[in-house]
Amino acid sequence: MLDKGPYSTKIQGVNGLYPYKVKVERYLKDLREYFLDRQKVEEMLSKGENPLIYVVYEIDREGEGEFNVGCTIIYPGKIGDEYYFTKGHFHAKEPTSEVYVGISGKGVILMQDRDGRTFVEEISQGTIVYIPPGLAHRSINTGKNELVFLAIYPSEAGHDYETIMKTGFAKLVIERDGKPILIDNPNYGRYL
Ligand code: S6P
Ligand code: ZN
Repeated sequence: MLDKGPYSTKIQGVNGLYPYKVKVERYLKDLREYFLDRQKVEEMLSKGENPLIYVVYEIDREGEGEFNVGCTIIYPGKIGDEYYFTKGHFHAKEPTSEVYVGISGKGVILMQDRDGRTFVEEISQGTIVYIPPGLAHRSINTGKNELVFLAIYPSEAGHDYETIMKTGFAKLVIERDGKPILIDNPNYGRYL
């Protein structure tokens, strides 16, 4: 029923969606190239510390005009001063947009265009964040609890993870004096 025709699903808070089709778990090991303090990441991994950073429950569809619906849960935590985040991606099909709806927790949606121009929107319960075509997007949990949000996007959007993996985001969200701040990423574009 989730593959074809109408369906309904329920938001389960920190347990995502039920029913769902796909569950993806991202651990620190999957994000080892992404955090600023790579030395810290390698130290943790070598000690067998491999925390779960985020989970996505998704109902994906195939075919023209369809939407994918996904629920992301980012756990609270930091690597050094840098809050836990999602990998971040451009959509492979650039002229596709996306809508996020905040369910619980608090965080930041960081967006950037191909020239590294940055846009930031805060998200918490009830916030609707619109991500227009052509912007890479990463979600960052700046709170003390899980950040949970819903994503709705065209099923033909696809994901280009490689660009962000290679260049990083131009800005980073870190904690300073107990508060989130945006700083320049000293490693931005390192592989360009
Ligand atoms: C999909 C949408 C979200 C993310 C999810 C995880 O287009 O933006 O469902 O997939 O938040 O982030 P990422 O960067 O690992 O896909
Ligand atoms: Zn997306």
